[in-house]
Amino acid sequence: MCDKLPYKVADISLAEWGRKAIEIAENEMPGLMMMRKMHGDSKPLKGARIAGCLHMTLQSAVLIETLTALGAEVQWSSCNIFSTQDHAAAAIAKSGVPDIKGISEETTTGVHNLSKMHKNKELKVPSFNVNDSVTKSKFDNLYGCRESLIDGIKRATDVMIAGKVAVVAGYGDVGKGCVQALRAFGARVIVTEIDPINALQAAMEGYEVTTMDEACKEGNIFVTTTGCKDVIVGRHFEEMKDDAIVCNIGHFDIELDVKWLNQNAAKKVNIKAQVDRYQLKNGRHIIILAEGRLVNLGCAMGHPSFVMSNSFTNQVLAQIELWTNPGKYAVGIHFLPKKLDEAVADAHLEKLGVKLTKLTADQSSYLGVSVDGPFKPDHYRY
Ligand code: NAD
Ligand code: 9W1
Repeated sequence: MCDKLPYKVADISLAEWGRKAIEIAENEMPGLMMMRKMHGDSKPLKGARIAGCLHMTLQSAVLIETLTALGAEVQWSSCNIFSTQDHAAAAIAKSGVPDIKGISEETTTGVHNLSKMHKNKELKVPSFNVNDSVTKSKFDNLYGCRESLIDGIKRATDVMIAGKVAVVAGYGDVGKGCVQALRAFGARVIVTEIDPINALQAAMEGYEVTTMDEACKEGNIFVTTTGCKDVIVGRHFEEMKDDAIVCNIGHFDIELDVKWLNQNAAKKVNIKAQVDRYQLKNGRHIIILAEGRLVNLGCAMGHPSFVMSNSFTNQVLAQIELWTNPGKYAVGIHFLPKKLDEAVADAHLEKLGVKLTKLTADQSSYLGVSVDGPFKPDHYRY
């Protein structure tokens, strides 16, 4: 029956170290631990076989053991920086095995692929878009990057941030987090934007907003967060100050034109892993982090456990919803109900010592919402 290895890992002797680290991660993942406490006895996932495909990190380990504690039988496959998970999820979904009750998808790209499949009538099962839960996206984009941007820059360069001019391209959730972290360290921050609403938000926070063609001459540290291509290109590098540090925390490797540097620089010196110093023909230097890929993954450790706890508690609730309510959700892609998004947030409050105010019956009827939510309408923007 078992014709494959129960596991395939690089070095099983690391298990003891891993176990100690998982224990610390557990204490930083209160949402998942709350799920174990609430559902550990009733085991709502009993009988469910869950195939996960996500980075095999300490945080994923806590997720796996939570799903197991809730009764599920879990199989996991890792995925690398090139993100193979989307093909895998798609392949499993497309195979249309009768056995599959549903899918919960973590990533933007994965949700995009599921939508394409659904359009082509290839999706056979109900699916949950976990990516667009508020408690997933705010943590992944805003709070996660706010923690790990500076970590990546500092591990790579040890540069002093106070007093420097930092240029952040894009003022969406990732951009807002990066800008806030850089300012907190004492940098003077300049923002670039294409969207008038985001540009106005940056201006209202007191940031100079201008174009990259202008800002490239001013900056000491450049960070792209746009999800867009060709944000910093050759003509910008040529105008930069000596030893400008340039990195990307937005989309994969398309935001910086590192190819231009490789083709046009007079010299390229590798300083250490993930840090390259180019000398341009004008004599000035540019320091590129993580080869233009995501600096918080290449030069730091990705998101902290607490961030992943929010994402992964959405995953657990989505799996319970799919498994315990067969037939409730049509084939297609569903958002997690607002109430469950609130439940994820709620599961993280106690650990933070947050005391929540309860509506009185009178207040709730005045507002026209139930005393235990959902409190905000589906389209509410946080
Ligand atoms: P978002 O849409 O909220 O923000 C992107 C902003 O960039 C928008 O305001 C947009 O108007 C602006 N923009 C687009 N093109 C631009 C250009 N050419 N110049 C200047 N501004 C431009 O998206 P987000 O949630 O902030 O995510 C941004 C990117 O970061 C996405 O690609 C996302 O996948 C990625 N991301 C990375 C991590 C990570 O850990 N590194 C985590 C979450 C998201
Ligand atoms: N995900 N546990 C790199 C991570 C690649 C990665 C990627 C994370 C986590 C953004 C998820 C040290 C962990 C994962 C560590 C690492 C992601 C892509 C996590 C941050 C997102 C494309 N996207 N993430 N921890 N690799 O931190 O699962 O480098």
